[in-house]
Amino acid sequence: MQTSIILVGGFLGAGKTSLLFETATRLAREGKRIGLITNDQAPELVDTTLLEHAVEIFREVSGACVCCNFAGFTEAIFDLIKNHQAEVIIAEPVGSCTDLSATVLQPLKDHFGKDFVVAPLTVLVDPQRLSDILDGRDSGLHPSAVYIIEKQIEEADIIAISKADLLTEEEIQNLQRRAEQEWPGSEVLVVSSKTGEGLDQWLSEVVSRTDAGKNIVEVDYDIYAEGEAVLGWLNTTLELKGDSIDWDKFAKDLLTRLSRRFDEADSAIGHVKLIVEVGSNFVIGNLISTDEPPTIRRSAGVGNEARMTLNARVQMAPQELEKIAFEEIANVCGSNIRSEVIALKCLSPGYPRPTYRYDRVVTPPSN
Ligand SMILES: Nc1nc2c(ncn2[C@@H]2O[C@H](COP(=O)(O)OP(=O)(O)OP(=O)(O)O)[C@@H](O)[C@H]2O)c(=O)[nH]1
Ligand SMILES: [Mg+2]
Repeated sequence: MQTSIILVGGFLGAGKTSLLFETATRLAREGKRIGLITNDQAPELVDTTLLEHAVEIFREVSGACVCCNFAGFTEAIFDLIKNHQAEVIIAEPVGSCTDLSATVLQPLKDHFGKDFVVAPLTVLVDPQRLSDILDGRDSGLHPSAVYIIEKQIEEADIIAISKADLLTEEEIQNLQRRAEQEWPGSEVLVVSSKTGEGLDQWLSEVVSRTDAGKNIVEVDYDIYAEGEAVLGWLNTTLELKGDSIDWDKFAKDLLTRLSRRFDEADSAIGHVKLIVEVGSNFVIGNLISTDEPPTIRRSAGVGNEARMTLNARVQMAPQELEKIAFEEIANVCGSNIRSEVIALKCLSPGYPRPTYRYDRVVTPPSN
């Protein structure tokens, strides 16, 4: 049987990594060989660190998005198939990426349609953001960032409304109906990685359907580039040392402080996430808005040494983001915790220049 390549797109914080984690865990339990691919503008990813706790077959494509580093992406796919016998591969492109149907799905089908099956493009959408888009609100984001979200949804084969557990049955049905009316060329599903709702249906659809990349949309690359460039992007990893430190509290305090600072600066958050690891234990924290408190999951417990990776995508200049992040790390560490920076990248994404861009829908050889 041919390997399926499943792309799960969607804006920052939409729930992509959570879906990958939950799906990978389920498939691995069934004895399936599942490979995951993460992707970012820079290395040192919270998502990679987290997902490596879920599966063994894994590749990170960093330094550019998969559309601009198509060769890196396909090399990762072939490594997982040939060297690790992956039967299903799920890839998470960068959350600020769009135009994936034209720049990734069509060239994959055209060049490698005989080697693997390209699954329909799934785009996850946070219900609050979806509701804002449908009502013409901007969620505090720059208009060009909102444009990216709109394009992501428009090109989806499957729009998956995420985090269904946060809404009532009636609210979710209403949102689903409105999305179906707005984007009649896409199927609209509802999922929750937290409860597992809708995951089996989503998975059976993506591995059985072969109509991948039905929708190629017009994208104004100047607006797309601006939407990415308004975001500061920080990836850093630190070694932390102290005596009997409560690392879960550390993670929560840091995210709470960062949220306050971004709120004071009136800067919308794309996604701020961190993972603190103590041996095989870890705590993960996420912040997707200054209006909501950070979420903290799992536990790193109490200990003397930890390793923290912090990824922040915030609507502000990267220099300002770096300054705020390290001021708050210093504040939370105080005199009790010594910190050493192991890796640091701070940037704003460059102009997207995809390796390929197709303006026609490719029919794969298996059709
Ligand atoms: N309640 C609830 N929260 C969820 C669900 N899925 C994801 N989240 C939360 O949403 C936040 C973002 O989730 P991620 O999976 O990291 O989102 P992402 O799309 O991978 O984000 P980026 O990699 O930054 O683009 C985290 O706080 C998750 O815990 C869900 O099904 N229910
Ligand atoms: Mg992610």
